[in-house]
Amino acid sequence: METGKPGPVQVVLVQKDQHSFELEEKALASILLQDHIRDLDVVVVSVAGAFRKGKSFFLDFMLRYLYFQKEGGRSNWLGDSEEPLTGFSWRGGSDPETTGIQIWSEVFTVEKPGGKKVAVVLMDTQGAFDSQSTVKDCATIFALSTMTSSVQIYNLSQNIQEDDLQQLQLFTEYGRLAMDEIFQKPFQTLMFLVRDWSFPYEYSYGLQGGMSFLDKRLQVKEHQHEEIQNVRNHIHSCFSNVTCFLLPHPGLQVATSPDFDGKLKDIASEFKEQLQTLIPFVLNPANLMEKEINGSKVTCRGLLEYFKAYIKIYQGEDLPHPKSMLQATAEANNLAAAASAKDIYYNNMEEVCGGEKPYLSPDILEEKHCEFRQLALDHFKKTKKMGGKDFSLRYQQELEEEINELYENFCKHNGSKNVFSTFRTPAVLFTGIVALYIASGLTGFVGLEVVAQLFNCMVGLLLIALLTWGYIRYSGQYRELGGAIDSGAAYVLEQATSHMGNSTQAAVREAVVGRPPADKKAQ
Ligand SMILES: Nc1nc2c(ncn2[C@@H]2O[C@H](COP(=O)(O)OP(=O)(O)OP(=O)(O)O)[C@@H](O)[C@H]2O)c(=O)[nH]1
Ligand SMILES: [Mg+2]
Repeated sequence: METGKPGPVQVVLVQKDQHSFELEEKALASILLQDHIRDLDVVVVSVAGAFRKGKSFFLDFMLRYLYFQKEGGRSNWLGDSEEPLTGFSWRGGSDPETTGIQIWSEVFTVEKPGGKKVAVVLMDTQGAFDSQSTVKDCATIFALSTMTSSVQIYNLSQNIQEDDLQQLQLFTEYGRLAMDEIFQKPFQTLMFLVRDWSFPYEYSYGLQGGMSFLDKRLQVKEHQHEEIQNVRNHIHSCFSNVTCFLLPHPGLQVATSPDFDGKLKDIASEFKEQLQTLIPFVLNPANLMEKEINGSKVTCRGLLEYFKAYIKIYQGEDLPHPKSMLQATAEANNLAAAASAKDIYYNNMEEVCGGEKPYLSPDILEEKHCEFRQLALDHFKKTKKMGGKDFSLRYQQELEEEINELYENFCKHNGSKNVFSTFRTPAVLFTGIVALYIASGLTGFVGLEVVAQLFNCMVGLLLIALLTWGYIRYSGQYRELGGAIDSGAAYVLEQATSHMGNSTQAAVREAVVGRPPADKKAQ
């Protein structure tokens, strides 16, 4: 590439089907690590915005200007009227052209007014809101280009609409989220470039008209709705310098002709006139701000490292996923409805068997659970929610699971209030001790000394277990050991009661001979 003709280089590759991003590290390194520029502070001029709005076309005029400056000479940088426009790939038609992020392979060196040399990189980006990209894909491209550029040109068509500002807010917030430790405004220059401006009688073409138009659009007034104020404050808090330029329509030939190849003769003179103000203004060495991150200037070599770090963040799963407005709203609706339904269930159950309430029979508890669960589900179902039935079914299932979990906790809590369950372990241990003691006495009496000794040992062990259990309950220490003693006692009790239950059943069966066994529970 260093030897061949300069051209656009893909630096961020997008797999549209898989919605994944990859950094073409080698290609980026071969541009940014060229000997003559790698240690120069870098200025990155990027153009971003919706697809099919003439972004690449505009960048190609910037290229013309930079090559003209580099070569010196000709009187008019706009060039020959018969010369087709080349550079970043642009074309007519309704389908998207640019994908991912591309930068021009040639990095220009420009001398700033103080004599300092800076490296100028031009960046073209994939148009947002095409039919294959999700909100997250568009936000990622926009955020990456904003984070790595020092001049972000937000390319808009005809006007600055509120939804343009909202998208900008969402995308820049997505960028800000990925940058840790931001002490100042995270981004530098933002230029609203309004294409096909049709109201020059209200605000004249160019920078001056643009600035007064922008002032009006970004004004924050006290009586405005909070949502409208927030968008404006957010933009001001993200960029240290915000400008606006109103560009006229380039003429029907440019907009509608399939044979138009960028020749100046086919472009409206108004448009060309304004280009001659706009491009020298954007690329004026005095206006070219070096890329700064956290207050320190970034060199070309540094930019490569930032690219690597930022792409990793967007490839990871740490960041929240920006969603479409409807999806985000529908999720919020459903979550809120589920939360208030859960509250209904919880508060009602608390009334019945909460902290201070006495022990309740498990049957009644289950009955109440079913009643309040239905109440909560009915509340969830009748709350108006966006997103449709199928969408809310997922949240309803989650709600049901959460209610079941709550019920389990209520059951445990209720069970712990049962006096018998509190004394179950010591009662079992004590019964065991008494039984073993009697057994030891009896076996000793009939002369089975060894067996009697064995029973005595077991009595000793159970006594130790009882004392340990008492100490654990009193001190709250060694709770695992306490739990083990409890479950041991529970096991013994369960075995004993099931044996007792079986033998009772057998006795009943024997008593009622001839009749089929009754279908009764053991207890
Ligand atoms: N109406 C209008 N059309 C323009 C303007 N500038 C360029 N075009 C036309 O818009 C079409 C798209 O130009 P591109 O530069 O490829 O647009 P893009 O925004 O880069 O498109 P993607 O790469 O797909 O996002 C071409 O037919 C251009 O001739 C303009 O200012 N106004
Ligand atoms: Mg393009």
